Amino acid sequence: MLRAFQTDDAALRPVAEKVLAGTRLDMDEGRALYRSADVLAVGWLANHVRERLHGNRAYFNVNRHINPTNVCVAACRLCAFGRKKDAPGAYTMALEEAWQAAASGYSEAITEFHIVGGLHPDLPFEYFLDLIRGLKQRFPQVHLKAFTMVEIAYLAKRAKLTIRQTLEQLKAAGVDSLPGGGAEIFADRVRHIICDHKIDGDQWLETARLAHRLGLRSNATMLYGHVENDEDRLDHLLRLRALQDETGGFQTYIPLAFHPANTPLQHLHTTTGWRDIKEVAIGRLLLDNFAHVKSYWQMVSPKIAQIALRFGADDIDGTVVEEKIYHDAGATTPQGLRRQDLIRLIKEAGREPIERDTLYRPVTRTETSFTVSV
Ligand code: V47
Repeated sequence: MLRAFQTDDAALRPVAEKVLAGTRLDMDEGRALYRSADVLAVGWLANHVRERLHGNRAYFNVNRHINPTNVCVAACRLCAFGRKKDAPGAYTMALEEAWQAAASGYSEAITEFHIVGGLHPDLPFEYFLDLIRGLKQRFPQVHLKAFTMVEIAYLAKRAKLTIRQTLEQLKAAGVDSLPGGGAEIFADRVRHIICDHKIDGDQWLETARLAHRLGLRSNATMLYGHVENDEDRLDHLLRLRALQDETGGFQTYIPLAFHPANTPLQHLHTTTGWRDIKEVAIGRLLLDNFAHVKSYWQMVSPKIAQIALRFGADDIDGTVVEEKIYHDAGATTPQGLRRQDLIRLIKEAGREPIERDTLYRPVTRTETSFTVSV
């Protein structure tokens, strides 16, 4: 097998031996991956792991994003979405509006609502509980993947509850799992520059730990392509891996490409295709205890997400329908894709498209109905 692996980068050979033997990579081997210019060799190794785990399968889902408010107290320099309460463009959906947003574009039989928003200084915790209860009542079969660790910590502070109590109440109201946002880069040096007022890396990890202990699965993200360096990314990935060893509660790792337009960091460059592909591959190689690695097509474009299916990714996310966070930051991707567009992207890459629900159970559809295998 090692003979099929080719590289002119001598530093990758010992890494390849470990990957092919199924042995965990350490920090130094992570450094070798980041330093290597041989993206094909790094990608070959990541693809090897991806195929060992998932064969030819590539996952997508039929989902809809709902962003109930863009009002946010945090003022993160990485963000173009958040607004102060009275600023032009600030919005907060009434509960009826949010439920209506969920219902619009429902024709493709959505299996997941992905719900995230700003840190609103006035909305009471009851608003979020009612939002979730109302969605569960109206769409009982839809999985509610709602609120990042950052939102959870803020809701807890405002409601004067512990993180655990907050998570328990949201779970009782109908939250089924948590998305992976808000992780950014855990290193304090970077956080002070890009998202100074957010919870720190340890608090993000502790909130995820508590969620997992309560039986709520979550995803994990890493925002790259701004002021971070290789060491910061390695530190981030290894801290995620350590928590996953402890809880096993993460489902999917999603590297997110920074979009600088309309943010206070707009002087920075956008990421390149080389960097986007390499981040997927390195995530797949270092996070040996994560079942899935997603190349989120909205972030990196459908074209890059498709290629990533041969560089470590086994998932390209879903239909989304209406995306706001990256489009406010200048993304030129479509707001949503249709189910058949996702299938075409996957098939053309020579992979077998598997529609999944949020928990990666296959969804079978007929002309008029769909079922989830349990
Ligand atoms: O946490 C904000 C990022 C995240 C910008 O769990 C930006 O399945 C780039 O986490 N440029 C939210 N990124 C999105 C997110 C997510 C998306 C899709 C699927 C899942 C999942 C999670 O978006 C934020 C932040 O890291 N973000 N602003 C920006 N200007």
